[in-house]
Amino acid sequence: MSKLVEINFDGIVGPSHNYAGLSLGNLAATKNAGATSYPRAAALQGVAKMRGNMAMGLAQGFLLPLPRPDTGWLEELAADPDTDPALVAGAWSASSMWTANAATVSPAPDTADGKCHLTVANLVTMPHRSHEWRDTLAQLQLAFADSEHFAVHGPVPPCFGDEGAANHMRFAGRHGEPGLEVFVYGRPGGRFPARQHEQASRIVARKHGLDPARVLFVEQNPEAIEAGAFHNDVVAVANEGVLFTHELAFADPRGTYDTIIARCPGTQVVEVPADRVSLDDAITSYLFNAQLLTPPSGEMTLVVPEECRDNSNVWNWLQDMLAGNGPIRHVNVVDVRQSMANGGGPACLRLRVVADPATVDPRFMLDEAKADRLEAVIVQYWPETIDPAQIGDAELAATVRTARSKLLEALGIDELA
Ligand code: SUG
Repeated sequence: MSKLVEINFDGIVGPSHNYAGLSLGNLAATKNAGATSYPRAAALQGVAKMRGNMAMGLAQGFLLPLPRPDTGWLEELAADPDTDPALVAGAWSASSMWTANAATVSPAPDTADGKCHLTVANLVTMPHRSHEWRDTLAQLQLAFADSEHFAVHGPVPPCFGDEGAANHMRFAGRHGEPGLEVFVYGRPGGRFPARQHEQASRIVARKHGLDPARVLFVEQNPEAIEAGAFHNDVVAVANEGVLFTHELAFADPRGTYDTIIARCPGTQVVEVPADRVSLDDAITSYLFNAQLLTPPSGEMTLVVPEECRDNSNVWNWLQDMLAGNGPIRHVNVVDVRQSMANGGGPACLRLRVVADPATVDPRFMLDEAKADRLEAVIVQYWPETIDPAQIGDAELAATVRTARSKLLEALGIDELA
């Protein structure tokens, strides 16, 4: 009997969470540039989401905030704080919270050597994200140190942008069975950057030893990128044998669905038509940046952000979907508004790893008692607010560093200190 299950590793929202407006093409982040952030509330919202998923009987892990501000990076860039405020903000960004961009993961049943492969994302397109990978890699090497079961790879070399699992979907009858891995890339040349390069996806697939017959490379619809879908997971999400997608997610929707169904027979496509939910509705509500989960009951559940309830087109569509006889049986609503205001929904906040939880370093796995511990540290040490004008402040930097070290201490993860 396979012990492989899907484990969601959520990023704990870091103490420097702020709205500096660094991500061109991410409309929420641009809109909220300059607003005051609430790092403590943000991190607590994240823990509450994890608790909700654990309550469904699902395995839950987490990844830690990276050391911020990243002064080593500023030194490498010879940045002058007076003239390079965007670089300073980049050094302070808490963007590693969106662990869907931490790595691409190919579970053991898909790979040639029967190990679960992870490639850390290089995130080269956005300066504030391009320096995440070193510390993320160190963390992945620790959490997935069991080399009998995991192979952790360094980043795809530049210039090919790789944004990790946000542009990767996997179809399988059950998580523990061999699957079809679908890599979605963007074609450059539009108004906004296409962050996932086709070559990066191909390199990851080769490094992971995937069987070419069970891999697909699909182009994202340029119209979706123009509308603000800077990652494919803003317009589509997959789980086991279900693809939940906006009609305008892919450059060739029909061809994409047909090939997925041909290669992974039995896959059901739940397509939301643009005349019910526009691309704009999808991007402001993050309907597709939902977690589509299979709890032990087997009743597939969509975990959507509150913003879906605020949008009547989206909410009405969800009610109609539930009333029908489709494969998605429940909708859970979560409050991740602090993350959403930077363009990160429930699905951005998690990295899916299909593995036996017993093979993961237990310090990265969550239970209720540890969630209590996380909350206590967050309440005591996370700043309540950050005004972007405070970025660069020495006292705040000290607060942010202390907060992270108290968290590491509480979890007994000294290696990353
Ligand atoms: O890369 N926001 C992130 C949001 C990432 C969402 N992830 C997925 N879709 N999987 C980004 O654009 C905002 C940071 C700022 O502007 O300060 C930011 O990086």
